Amino acid sequence: MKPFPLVNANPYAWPFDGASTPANTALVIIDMQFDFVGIGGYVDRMGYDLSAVRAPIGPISALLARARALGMPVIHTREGHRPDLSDLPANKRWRSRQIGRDGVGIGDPGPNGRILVRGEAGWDIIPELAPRAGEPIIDKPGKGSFCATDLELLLNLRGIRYLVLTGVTTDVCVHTTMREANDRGFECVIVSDGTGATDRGNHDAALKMVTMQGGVFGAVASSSQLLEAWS
Ligand code: C5J
Repeated sequence: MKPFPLVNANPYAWPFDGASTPANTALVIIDMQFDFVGIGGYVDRMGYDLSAVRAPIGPISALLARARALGMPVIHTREGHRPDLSDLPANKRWRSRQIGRDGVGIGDPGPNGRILVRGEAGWDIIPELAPRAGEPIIDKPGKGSFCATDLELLLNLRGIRYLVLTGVTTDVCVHTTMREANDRGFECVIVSDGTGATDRGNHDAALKMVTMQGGVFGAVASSSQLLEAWS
């Protein structure tokens, strides 16, 4: 299969070996769940400005449409816990209750069901980016998408070596996933306008970190730079 042209990314033209194709490259959409980007969801209840985490919806939609048209693999993730909370570390739950108006945290009831609990309304992916049949959804209890999931097996079985990372939040789940993937030998690019954080400074810093040391975790590109390569 003919490789895509190189993406005009920072700090290098991505990918390093020019061998990304529609078959071996996955669009990864991380945690675009109501609890992270919806009104009344977890991030909203913590008191953060939702506009920054909702900003990537448009750019991700454009990449998703193009990836689907090209027949590229698309992988969605959801952060969440079992209804009995047996996979929720006590420190994660405790910390999540320290911020916000009402001391409500992960596992506690809210207007959209129990926060970040599997099967609840708030935990699901927003309708704008709803997965289609055949697109795997990785349910993860942690911030990284590789920890306690079958993501690596799935990527290896499909021969996927290149990951285009989008979603929320840039500095937490997207960054953790990028670091995990990079250490496993995957060649990653993070999408600057296809990611969002609860704090603009953290978003910018997270992107800058990627560009250090010649691209310590991979590269950074905008959705339009990727779409140009995928046109
Ligand atoms: C956070 C995430 N920030 N998806 N989760 O708690 O980044």
